[in-house]
Amino acid sequence: MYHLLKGLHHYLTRKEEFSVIIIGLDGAGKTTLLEKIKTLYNDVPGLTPDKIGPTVGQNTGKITLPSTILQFWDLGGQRGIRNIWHRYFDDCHAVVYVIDAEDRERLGEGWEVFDSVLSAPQILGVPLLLLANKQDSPQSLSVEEIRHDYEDWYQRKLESTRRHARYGEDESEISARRQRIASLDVMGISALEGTGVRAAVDWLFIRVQNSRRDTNTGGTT
Ligand SMILES: Nc1nc2c(ncn2[C@@H]2O[C@H](COP(=O)(O)OP(=O)(O)OP(=O)(O)O)[C@@H](O)[C@H]2O)c(=O)[nH]1
Ligand SMILES: [Mg+2]
Repeated sequence: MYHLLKGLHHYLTRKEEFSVIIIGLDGAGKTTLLEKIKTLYNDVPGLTPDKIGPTVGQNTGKITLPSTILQFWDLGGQRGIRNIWHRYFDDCHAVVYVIDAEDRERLGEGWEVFDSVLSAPQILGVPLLLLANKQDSPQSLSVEEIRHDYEDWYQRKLESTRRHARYGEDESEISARRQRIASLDVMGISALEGTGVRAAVDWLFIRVQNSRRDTNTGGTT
């Protein structure tokens, strides 16, 4: 009887764990975000911004939500280490792509890298959230401006591909990509001040739960 009750208690209180990867260019604010999430959700606060340096490799952090544990993997964004990101794609349940909305000069580079993430087959059905960081800065582009900037960038890329392609590109792939862009969620945050961070974590919580349910019923997100 004891074992039965213990088993039932374990079943009722068990928490499912989901992995979330945080990627984006170096300097976008990924580690600042991870540490702010730890501060907001854990008893032990995360590092303050003055203690954070460029990430060479990865940082991790875990938070506990109702019936759910979110395990975050913050991956270094410098050019030479971006090629390790794909190793995390197979096992992740959600992807957060952080863009520095203040750094207009590097937006193109940010979209180039984002575009290669979008085309990775391992994460096609995985919830993807685009975060326009540094909203505390008056120079930052707003969420709407960031979305338009990406759409414009993608349109220009398509036109240039069409001009240079010898055999024409795969229209079904383009239409799949357009759908993903149209349904892309973009949220504004300030990792430094914490604005919007809880809303982003709520989004992740809901989306990993829903995509798990869809997987169980054989559907897709
Ligand atoms: N104004 C402002 N600055 C921020 C914000 N988030 C991060 N920063 C600053 O941006 C710089 C880079 O932040 P990091 O968190 O180290 O960036 P990262 O994306 O982890 O960079 P890598 O580890 O090199 O990939 C630091 O000086 C941060 O203080 C923000 O919300 N607002
Ligand atoms: Mg970092």
